[in-house]
Amino acid sequence: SSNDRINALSDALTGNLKSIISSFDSIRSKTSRQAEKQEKKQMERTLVLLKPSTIERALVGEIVNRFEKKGLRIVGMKMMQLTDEILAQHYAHLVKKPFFPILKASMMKTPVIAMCLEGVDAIAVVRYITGYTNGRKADPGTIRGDYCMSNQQNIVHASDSPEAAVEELNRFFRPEEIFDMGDLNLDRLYAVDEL
Ligand code: IDP
Ligand code: MG
Repeated sequence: SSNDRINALSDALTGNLKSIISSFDSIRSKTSRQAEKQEKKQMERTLVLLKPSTIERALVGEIVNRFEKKGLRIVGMKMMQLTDEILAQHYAHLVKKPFFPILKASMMKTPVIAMCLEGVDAIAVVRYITGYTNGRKADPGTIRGDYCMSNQQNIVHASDSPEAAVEELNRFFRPEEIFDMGDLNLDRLYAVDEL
């Protein structure tokens, strides 16, 4: 009868609707799970160089102290003399700039201290506490804001992205110069769900 056909049609439509809704639900829960995963912060390593401006002004202790007190773990640290070659790589994005020769000379004036710092989200955290490139414009409370007046002699270098951190750590450290600290201090530095 026509009633039966209407009922059958309506059942089919309801079924379709239910399956559409359930596939929406499954997409929604998948994307929210993905979002949660992405929000979970990563244990990262980043490169910091204490520039000759830090060495010359006898600020090594103060600057190391800043990073240490923040809770970044020092997992590699050494003094080294930079060369033309390593600076051409390290500052590849600046070699064509008119100030490059002066920058290079200032980076070779004394040895530098290279540090590998480790922590959850360490790359962004270190950039944040390093502050804006030009010390005259950097916020007070940041290292550059607190310790320098220069755009060029700005106390520290810090890797600016995960890709740069990997590349720069490889450039300045041999693998055996970076140490695995295991879970040393992690329970003091982070909540259990942050690791
Ligand atoms: P960053 O160190 O904040 O990442 P970059 O633009 O990558 O800044 O430049 C690398 C370094 O080159 C700076 O830290 C600074 O020492 C120097 N530098 C950058 N721009 C200038 C400039 O306009 N004049 C002089 N030196 C500069
Ligand atoms: Mg940079």
